[in-house]
Amino acid sequence: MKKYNFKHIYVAVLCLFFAVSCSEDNDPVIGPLVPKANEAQDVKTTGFTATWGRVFRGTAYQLDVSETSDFSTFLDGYNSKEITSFLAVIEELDDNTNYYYRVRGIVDGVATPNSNVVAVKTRLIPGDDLTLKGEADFFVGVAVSPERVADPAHDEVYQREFNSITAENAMKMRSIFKGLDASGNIIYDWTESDAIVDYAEDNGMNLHGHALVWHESVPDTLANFGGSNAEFESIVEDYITTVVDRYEGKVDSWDVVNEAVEEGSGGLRASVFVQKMGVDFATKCFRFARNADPVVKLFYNDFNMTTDSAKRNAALSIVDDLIAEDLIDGFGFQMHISFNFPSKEEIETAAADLVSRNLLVHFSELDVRVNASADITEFTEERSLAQSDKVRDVVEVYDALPAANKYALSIWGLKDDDSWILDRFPQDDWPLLFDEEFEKKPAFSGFIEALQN
Ligand code: 9MR
Repeated sequence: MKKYNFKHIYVAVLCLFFAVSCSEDNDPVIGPLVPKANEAQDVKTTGFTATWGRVFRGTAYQLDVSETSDFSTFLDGYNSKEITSFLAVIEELDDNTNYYYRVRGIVDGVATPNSNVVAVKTRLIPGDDLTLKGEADFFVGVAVSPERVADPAHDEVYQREFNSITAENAMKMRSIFKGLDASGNIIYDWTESDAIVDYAEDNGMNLHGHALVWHESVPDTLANFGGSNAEFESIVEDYITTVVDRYEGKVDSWDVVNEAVEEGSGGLRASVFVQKMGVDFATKCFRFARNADPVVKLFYNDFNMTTDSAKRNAALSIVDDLIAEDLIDGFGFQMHISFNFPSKEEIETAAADLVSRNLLVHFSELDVRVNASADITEFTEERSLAQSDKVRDVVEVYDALPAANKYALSIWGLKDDDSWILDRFPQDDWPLLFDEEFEKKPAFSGFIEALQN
């Protein structure tokens, strides 16, 4: 008979120690002594995939699934359900419901202790009783056009889901400012902007005005201006004063200056406004607006605010000057984002910069691209669910802001085929909360789910 000496015992103890110490990270050779249950995958409205890691010398697994975290009851068929792989697709569940699972490994015919417990909530199938505005304690907005507010199908959903609107284009300078007459006075066209203002008024909706000054909406007369800088500035003052004054008491808030900061560099954009009015053009524009209507809320609005911190800091430095003169009420983060960025933490961090300044926070212009890299040709379920997750992140961050900082979360269009993204980029995309048939997408559910947690 073979004798075991001290050296054998030492090696055995070492092996055991190694096996135990590897239990956390699923070493492919030794492996842990208790399986680790991993986060659920493919979470849908009526099912999910439970996953776990292999256990050392495990030949099979026992899976428990319950609606209660203490496993006092089990889902039919999921009390020690034996499975030989590392996942189980669980179906025919209720929507919007919490489930819990844990596993044990079978080693030499004996079950290991329980793994950790994983919680998972199935996604929501929104009924007609759940609306965006009904679930939120802030304004939920949508970008509209005069044509769409006049379309009964759009109108029905606007009224059902939203309590705030923004003119996608109708209140921009190029839509209103049609040139100068022979005496040098601005020729105004109020047709489109009035249609939006009337719609908000008729339906008791909050109206966010967009945008008084934007380098991409400059009337030809100003883009090619031949007069003096003082004349240019006085035309801009006249324009801002006239527009703000006309809609006093009807427009609740204005984007006074839109996108003043250049990408990446953190410097001011070399717009015609900077060239003619100087680097403090934003302050001047806010002053004109404040003088015209001391009550209306004034916002600065820009994009990439959550991903480009150099740009955000440059915008914040403009805003700090405005705060010093009490000329600004809020800041709009345009949320033209993608299913895979920015992260929830990035959004939180960026929003905290506004909260610490006591500004109203507007998450303006939300759309979530799913095909920015042009890697899909149809809207896959996987992308749709990832988009829903991202919408949920955005809304959760917004909802968690202090009540005093919440203003509105506005979506940049109603249904996928309304979106500017389809005009701007060659590939297909599906960036909004409703599909082409006005049906609610999982992205819609993500919005509601965020408000229910
Ligand atoms: O969605 C708008 C699109 O219909 C217009 O053609 C474009 C130019 O006026 O502006 C789009 O909206 C922009 C918004 O006014 C400011 N932030 C970026 C938006 C998307 O380009």
